[in-house]
Amino acid sequence: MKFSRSDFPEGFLFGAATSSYQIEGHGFGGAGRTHWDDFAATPGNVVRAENGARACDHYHMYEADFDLLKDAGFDCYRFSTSWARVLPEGRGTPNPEGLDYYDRLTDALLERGLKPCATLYHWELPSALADLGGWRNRDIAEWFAEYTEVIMSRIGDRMFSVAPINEPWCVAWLSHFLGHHAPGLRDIRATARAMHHVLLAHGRAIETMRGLGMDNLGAVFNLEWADPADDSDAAREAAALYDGYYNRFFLGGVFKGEYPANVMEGLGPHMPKGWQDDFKTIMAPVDWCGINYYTRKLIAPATGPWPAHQEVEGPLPKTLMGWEIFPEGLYNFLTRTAREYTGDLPIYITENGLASPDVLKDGRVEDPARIAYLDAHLEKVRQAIHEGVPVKGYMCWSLLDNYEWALGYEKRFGLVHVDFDSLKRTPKTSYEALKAAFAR
Ligand code: PNW
Repeated sequence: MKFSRSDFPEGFLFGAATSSYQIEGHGFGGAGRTHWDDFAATPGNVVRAENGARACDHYHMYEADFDLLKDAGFDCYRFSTSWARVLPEGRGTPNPEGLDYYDRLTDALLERGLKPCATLYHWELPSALADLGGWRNRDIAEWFAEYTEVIMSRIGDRMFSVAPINEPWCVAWLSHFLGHHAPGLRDIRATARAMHHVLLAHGRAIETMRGLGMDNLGAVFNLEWADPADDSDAAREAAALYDGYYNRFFLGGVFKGEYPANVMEGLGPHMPKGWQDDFKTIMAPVDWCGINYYTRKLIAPATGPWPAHQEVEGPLPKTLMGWEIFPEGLYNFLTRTAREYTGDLPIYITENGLASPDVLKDGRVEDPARIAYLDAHLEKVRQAIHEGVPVKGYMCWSLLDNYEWALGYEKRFGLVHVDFDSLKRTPKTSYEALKAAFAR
């Protein structure tokens, strides 16, 4: 890597991120069924119909995985708790085994000097709640508050930081409009409801955790830079609309108590009744802003039902996901978010990384593309810090190769290679490079 610790401010935190469904293994230990188990079981939704039933078996191997974090020299670890492991039916009676598990996991991090950074929802909704309409049902804000209370009453005293929801855009659009993620809907009305309810649930969880006396609470957004495909007014407008419903809707809700006008032109008729009255909850003050950043899109206009647009293939090198590598986008978001939304509030990059063609050969995995990607993005982080943006930490997605949702186990994002037959972990060269940089 091109950097060393001294290139970043004192106290800057380096971490790695994961999520429960993608690594733990599910459907045992008293956990309830989730809508991802249901979604994956329906042919055509997921590559080879793979699911998270075993994944990395992190549930049984977390101690060894945390040794890897510690040995590399990471400061913090971003993980998520599984709603259905804590409350198998989504509400009501908690699962003592699930609570014990997150209790042990927390202590295992602390024993190694790693700061626990929790996310309460990284996408595996309990099936019992999906059956009641899931994110389309306004009651989800109260169900989520109940879950927050149960899990954080147990581990909240030892968290370094907590964010309620991972990536509101994915929860709403990827899952209810594009149909790529559970529950696999393609419905603008469902999407509008999910967009608003996910922010309402975020606010209720923040209020609940404040009630428990907790601090260092944040919100995590996945931001995707949108450039117009050409310099026509129509392309500029299409890119601004994409930016509006992808990025500004969620940032605007939490930090300004408003939704962008260009988005509401099309979304207005589909919004749930009384949405204007919810901003007091949605804006419950947070202590930091998390940004997950991967790529940008080139956007051109198109005809069709709102919000019709086309994604045009860009000229830049792409990752295995087909995502253009565009580190400037991270710089753009860091500076723009601070300037327009968050001011002096600490910003963390809570995910950044790529899928690359990593092959295990003679016990080694060479992933030079990952080293280059991380270097290029960390360079932009330093530039933003230099210009005064209060970036306080950076977390790689991901510690381990894991279940990449609709793409199954095919796409590898880990710093550590996982053989999904033997479950053997092999640190890649990117892991070694980070370890060396952290020690310098
Ligand atoms: C993030 N998109 O998801 C998630 O937080 C992770 O769980 C996931 O493994 C990682 O990025 C890599 O994909 C996203 O289609 C998934 O724009 C898809 C999109 C964005 C983020």
